[in-house]
Amino acid sequence: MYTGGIPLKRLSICLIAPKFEPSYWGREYALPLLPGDKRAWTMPGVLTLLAGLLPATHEVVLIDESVEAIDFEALRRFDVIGVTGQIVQRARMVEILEHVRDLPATVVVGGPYAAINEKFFAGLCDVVFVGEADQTWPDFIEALAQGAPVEARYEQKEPTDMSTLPPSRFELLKTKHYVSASIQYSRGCPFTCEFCDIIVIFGRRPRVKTPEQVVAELEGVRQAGFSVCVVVDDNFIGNKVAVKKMLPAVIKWQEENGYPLSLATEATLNLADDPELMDLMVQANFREVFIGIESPRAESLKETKKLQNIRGESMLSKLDHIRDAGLVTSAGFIVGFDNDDTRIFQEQVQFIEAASIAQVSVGLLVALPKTPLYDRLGAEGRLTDDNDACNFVPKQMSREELVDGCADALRELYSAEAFLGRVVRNVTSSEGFREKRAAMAARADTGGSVIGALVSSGIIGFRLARAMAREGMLWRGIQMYMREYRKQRAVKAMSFPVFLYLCALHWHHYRQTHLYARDNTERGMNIIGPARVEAKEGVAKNHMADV
Ligand code: B12
Ligand code: SF4
Repeated sequence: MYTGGIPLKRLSICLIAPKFEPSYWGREYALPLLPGDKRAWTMPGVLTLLAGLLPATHEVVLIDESVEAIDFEALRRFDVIGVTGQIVQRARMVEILEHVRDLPATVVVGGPYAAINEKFFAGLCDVVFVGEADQTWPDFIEALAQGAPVEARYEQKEPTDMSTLPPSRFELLKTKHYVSASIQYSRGCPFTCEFCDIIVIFGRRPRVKTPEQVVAELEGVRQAGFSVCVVVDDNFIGNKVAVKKMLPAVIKWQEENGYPLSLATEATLNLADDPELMDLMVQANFREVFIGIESPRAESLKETKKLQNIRGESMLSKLDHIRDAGLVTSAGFIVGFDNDDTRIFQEQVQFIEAASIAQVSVGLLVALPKTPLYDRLGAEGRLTDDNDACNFVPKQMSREELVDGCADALRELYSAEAFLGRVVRNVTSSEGFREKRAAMAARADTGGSVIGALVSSGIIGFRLARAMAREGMLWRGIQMYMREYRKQRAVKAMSFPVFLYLCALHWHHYRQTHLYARDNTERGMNIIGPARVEAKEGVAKNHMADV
């Protein structure tokens, strides 16, 4: 923060989050079916935080390309242009950086990909921020504003003390275009998964915000008009003692305000061992938790050091405990471990069906730079840069078998019958879940009217029919969904409006995995993206070879 006596120049700063390719996470094909004008599922919390870290004297403009196109001409007026991005966004980051590098602005880059592969951005920007930047970013802006010299590379010496972070500036984003807000409570994770870069970037000692900070952020989210918020932690329960102390403040805030926010987060499977923690989460209005299960195969979990998933009870029992507590589980799975052979795909499908987890992301193992996996595969001579989907040589199958096996598994998992069947089993098979959900529904002041729900359903139904017609499958689609509706009506699992909403979600996964499967294998389904980026002047050419 600025403390000196020299007058600061007022800087105009533009921060850009590049668009994502369609993926499981983005639910891009469901968005246009929802009422309103939704263009992205989750808000890019990094932009609102980076804005919040700066003194109000500066002008900050945020552009989320998932929501609005970038007008490159209009960027001429800015003193600083910052671009963030994770690995899947890197090709688009390069395109944006090439567009802006001849503008008068100082061009800076940061984010999860710069944290693990800074040399990728050599020649593409003036300044790179490696890893956390909560101190270095405002210091850099202060230096620029004073006309003092700045560095070409910043890396914080100390991890950020989360309790010092300012509130995010949600008001700078076009909030009406998002389904869900995001806040971050903690950074870091105590576990040791071999493929994970979180512990490389953020460390193994989880650092947390204070209860007061969390409540203030939730209040900001509520005031920005959201009813859903994701706590985008790597592992929300990384420090169980701290989270148990924090949750009562959220519970009090929710009670006092009529439960305005439904919450979701990511956590590890050992959540199931802690009934007290699950109960606190449900009281705080957490509805959904994403869990990295990765594999039903114990050998693969051992290999990747995801030991928390094989300790104690079976994974299926643990998932039952989480469901019984009232939480819906979504989950991530990985194929391509050394212990995986071609039977793994069916094992994954069977496990997911048995666990009745409706929304699952199944992806290929990726060797991210700086991770122990990357070092091991490098030492074994198994890293490659010649394949769009897979950046290493698998042990027990070819890369084609791996990519195709994954695509087939996804197709099976996202037929309407399979997806809606898992949803129905999830909501009907647990007495505990039903009771908890009834209590949650009774306490929430949704403010919604029957007419409002009918109008929303009408919009979803109409837009879904239109989307199916565009794909030339209106009649087939109606039959597909009506067949499932009759099944769920027989067990009275859900109302018609809820069913229609689930159809919209399913349509996304169906389109992604069935109608455009080949295309998606090349783009969004895996996290590698195009193996090479053809840069105009060759600067970024072959940068993908670094991964
Ligand atoms: C929320 C989230 C998402 C959201 C993003 C929503 C959005 N609109 O941004 C969604 C759900 C879409 C998502 C999807 C995926 N994600 Co994600 N996601 C996260 C998560 C949990 C939090 C991101 C966040 O908001 N962090 C909070 C901000 C404040 O932290 P930060 O981004 O690190 O920013 C700090 C610094 O990096 C720096 N900084 C960042 N940008 C910039 C820019 C400038 C100019 C400056 C100066 C500084 C700076 O300053 C910040 C403050 O210190 C992270 C994990 C994590 N801890 O970051 C994973 C993470 C980013 N995701 C990851 C992955 C792999 C994915 C998927 C590919 C998963 C998959 N297997 O499918 C998909 C992408 C799917 C696709 N579309 O193809 C990886 C990225 C790996 C990498 N190093 O690039 C991460 C790190 C988690 C992990 N290791 O698995 N994700
Ligand atoms: S549990 Fe998740 S965040 Fe923690 S080390 Fe493993 S993959 Fe990374």
